[in-house]
Amino acid sequence: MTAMQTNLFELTPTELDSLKVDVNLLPKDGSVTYISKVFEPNSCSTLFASLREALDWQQDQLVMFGKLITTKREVAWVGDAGCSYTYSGVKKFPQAWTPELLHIKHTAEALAHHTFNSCLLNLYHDGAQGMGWHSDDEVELEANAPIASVSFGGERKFSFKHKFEKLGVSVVLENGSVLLMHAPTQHFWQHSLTKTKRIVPPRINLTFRAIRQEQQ
Ligand SMILES: O=C(O)CCC(=O)C(=O)O
Ligand SMILES: [Mn+2]
Repeated sequence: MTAMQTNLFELTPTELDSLKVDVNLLPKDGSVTYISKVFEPNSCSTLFASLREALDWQQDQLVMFGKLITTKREVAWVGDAGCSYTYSGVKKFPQAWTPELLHIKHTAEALAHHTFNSCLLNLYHDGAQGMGWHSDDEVELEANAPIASVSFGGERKFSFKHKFEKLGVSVVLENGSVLLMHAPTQHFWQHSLTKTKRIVPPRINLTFRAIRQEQQ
């Protein structure tokens, strides 16, 4: 057993399920479940440090108003071989899974009752870094698969707004929490990570995704 493993990693799928409160945060057109304290504070700190250290983090690039913007937020794309995706016209190839990431993935899979083959990680250094309104609806994603979002570090406000109606919902994503977004959430709702002027510690968010693999 390594220092990385904690009691929580040893919970069975049934025990993990018992952490789940089956309350849908959305009023309609999708299903979002929030589970706090899936990872206990000590293992959150260890995992945060090891993810920061072990992965190859890159500043994200995206096209905004026709211009190529380099964000201060850093990203890492991890997955099975064959799980590449195209983002702002750039094809990205995945980094390999680390043992810590596989532990986190197995926990996310047990909670979501679905397997994942890739993970997008975002590192927000402070409250001035966030993510604008979007849906996780890339063509590469397996239709109707859930997305599991795991958070480590400073807690941040995460909001949903309906694409066609005046409806909105927010939730604070705490250290060690998991947010599950089930179909058809991405079809009807956008989400964003709100910037804040408050002093907040750095945060790493992991979104586990099921990508349709390329034919080898
Ligand atoms: O940082 C977050 O909580 C959200 C990240 C996100 O929406 C994404 O990676 O698509
Ligand atoms: Mn997203």
